[in-house]
Amino acid sequence: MDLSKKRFKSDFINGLMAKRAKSVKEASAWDLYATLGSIVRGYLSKNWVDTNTAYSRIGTKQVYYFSMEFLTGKLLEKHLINLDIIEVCKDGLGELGIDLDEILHVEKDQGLGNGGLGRLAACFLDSMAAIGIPGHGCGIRYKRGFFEQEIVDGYQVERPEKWLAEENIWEIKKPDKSVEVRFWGDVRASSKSGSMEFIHENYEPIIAVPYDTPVVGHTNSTVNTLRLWSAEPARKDFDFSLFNKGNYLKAMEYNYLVESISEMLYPNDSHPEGKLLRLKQEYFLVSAGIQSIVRTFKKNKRPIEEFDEYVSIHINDTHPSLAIPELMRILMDEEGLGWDQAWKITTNTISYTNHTIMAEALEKWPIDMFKSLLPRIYMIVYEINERFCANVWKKYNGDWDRIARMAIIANGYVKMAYLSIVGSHSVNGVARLHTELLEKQELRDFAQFYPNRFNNKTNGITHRRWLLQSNKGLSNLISESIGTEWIKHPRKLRKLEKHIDDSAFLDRLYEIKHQNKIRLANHIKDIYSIDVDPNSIFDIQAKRLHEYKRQLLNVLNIMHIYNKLIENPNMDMTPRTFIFGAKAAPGYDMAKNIIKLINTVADRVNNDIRVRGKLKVVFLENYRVSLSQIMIPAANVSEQISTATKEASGTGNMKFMMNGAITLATLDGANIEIHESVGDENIVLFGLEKDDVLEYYNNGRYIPLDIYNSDVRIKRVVDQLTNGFLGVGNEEFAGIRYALTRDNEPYFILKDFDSYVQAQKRISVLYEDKCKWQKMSLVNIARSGKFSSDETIRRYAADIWNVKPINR
Ligand code: GL9
Repeated sequence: MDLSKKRFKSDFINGLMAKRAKSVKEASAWDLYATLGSIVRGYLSKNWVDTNTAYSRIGTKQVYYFSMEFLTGKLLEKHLINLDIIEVCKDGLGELGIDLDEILHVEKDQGLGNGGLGRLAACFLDSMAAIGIPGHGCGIRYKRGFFEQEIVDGYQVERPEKWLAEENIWEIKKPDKSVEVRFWGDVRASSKSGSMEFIHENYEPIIAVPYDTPVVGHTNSTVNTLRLWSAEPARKDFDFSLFNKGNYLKAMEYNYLVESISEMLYPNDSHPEGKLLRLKQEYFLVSAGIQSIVRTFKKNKRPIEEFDEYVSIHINDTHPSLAIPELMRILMDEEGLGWDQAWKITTNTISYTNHTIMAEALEKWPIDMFKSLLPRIYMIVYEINERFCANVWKKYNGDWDRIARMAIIANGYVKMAYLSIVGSHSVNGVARLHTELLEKQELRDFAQFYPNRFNNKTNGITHRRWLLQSNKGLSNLISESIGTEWIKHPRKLRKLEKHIDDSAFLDRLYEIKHQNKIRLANHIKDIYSIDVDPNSIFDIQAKRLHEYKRQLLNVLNIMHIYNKLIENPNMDMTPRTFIFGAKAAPGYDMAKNIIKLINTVADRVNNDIRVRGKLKVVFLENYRVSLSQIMIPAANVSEQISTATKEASGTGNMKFMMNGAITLATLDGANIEIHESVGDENIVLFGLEKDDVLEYYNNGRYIPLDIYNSDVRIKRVVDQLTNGFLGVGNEEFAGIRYALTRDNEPYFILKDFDSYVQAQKRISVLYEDKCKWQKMSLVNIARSGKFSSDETIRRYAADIWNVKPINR
């Protein structure tokens, strides 16, 4: 947008006066932040209104991305960049004696997500707005997002996240757009003029109130919407005796129960908890979301039969899969359509992304719980299942086993992945290998039954946040060298390869990485008073803590290096700093033990003068989007070491690559596609591959103790877990020791140990050759454009949603 410095300064001073009744001198950092935020919101409002008006005037199809998680991080800087006013604001504030960076620092992360899945949703919103796709987010406004992690005596301690403690300047509450969501009660069938009617009675009503946050497109005047729903008690005059003999205490209890729905995000990663409250949250989201979409649709006076021509609803994993029966309910019970027509519209409208093949991550709900909480929805799911099983029977007459395997309702549970497949027109995996495993293994019956329904959409990341915003040094160098076209067309990054033999350019790349490492080193020094050497290799593993992601393999190698250094203090070694960031689900004991182990090893190593200058280990607490924006640009080595077949895609791998880190990887998830893009010479691979792992799972027997007994290095580090070496009680890590050495240990940590150690040695050798390393780094940056979420979203739009970008 056009904005002069003069106008900005006057807006700012007036805003500060009007909003906080303060002068610049008196204002706190928060005052300055809130003022700048509200001005920016004012600047973007016109485009926001205009975007919505245009969508309804053109009558275009709109996409609604339903997700229980949106991990958006901070928003102010992103808005300044996307409105193209960051320089003016920075200068203007500078003239008022205010440092923009200090203001940006005050903002809290909007952390309404666990990890990859939630961050993907945020990247997708950014890309949809950037390329002008009419696409909005639909989620829950959790009062407490993801917990804050503190490390106390090496252990993870969870603290409540206080992101809403101060006002949220980005959201706008829209009480007039509230809808009612109904739980519990009974369904009465009555026959009216020959057709059946289903009346939901004695239900408990809850009001869903939307809060809208703008999603600003990059310099294109599109502003889409992220709508987050908050639960409030129903109307004050609501007659409690309808569902209970109401009294004051009951009313209070009711209020408490209602508010609990949007109180907190379940902090589990790839592992459903199966609690009633979570089911309530899921239905709350889809019922509110779909009612509001139907209402908007009907404003345009189009017949409901055309709904699927104007609306696409995407469900991010199965968490919002009740969208299927809920849309059926509205189309039949409220709009009066028959089953077949409602079904056609529903399946045409809905599409589903699967994010993991791990069996324990697949959601299922006990029938009793489901049926009591959502009686009408249960009836519809029951009918969907009946009809589906009848169709399977038609195709595979007599194949009872198959029907038992595929039934949506079976063995006392409702299976949400199956409901999602049956009720949508597209099912996609998130990387090529992942989709292949879904089709050939986990969901094979369904892929055979619906041969055209399955497809792959490899994940992506928004290069605007992960490069333009968080690595300014590198972005400036790129723009200086190949122009700014890459910002709109990230594939143009490829042009950087013309510098592959340009040593001056490679030196500048090195220098930028070095500056980013200094920035991270300063952060570490400030918070933990630990000195890390920016000249050492920064080797980073930052992601959720999970056994399959194998942070444990990383630590065992660190212990091994430490042992070698103690044995031979003069050992020639490129100094290394191993850096971790990881939150564990609060109920995941093994993951929490691994955090304690990392911190224990860190303590031991960092305080041993014999290895000083060679080895450091740092665990950064409270890993989150804003911290990752400091860590990722500083990485030399990106640890992507999951057990092959386990990581559906990964997206951190793409962020590190884009920032010039070399990936140390197993052939898993999207690592495979990264490898394909950069070639053997520009990535370091190790470990078992998919076929090896599957062979073990299906036919083999893996006995880690054999490895323990035959490899002295391994025996030594495993023994050190429980022999007092680490300065903690022998029991502290006994569980880890047991897990590593048990028969058929499913993550193959000891099995891959040697291969990993060798790969780490190759990394050291490569790093020694500075020129070679810089070339590898350059190729990684240059070929990362392929992994921009702009590309991913274009494919979703064309292949799944059938929507086109709008140029306004
Ligand atoms: C995940 C996968 O584990 C990742 O490999 C994948 O990149 C992301 C996004 O597709 O989805 N699936 C999943 O349940 N989580 C993922 O990160 N976990 C959460 O974030 C809840």
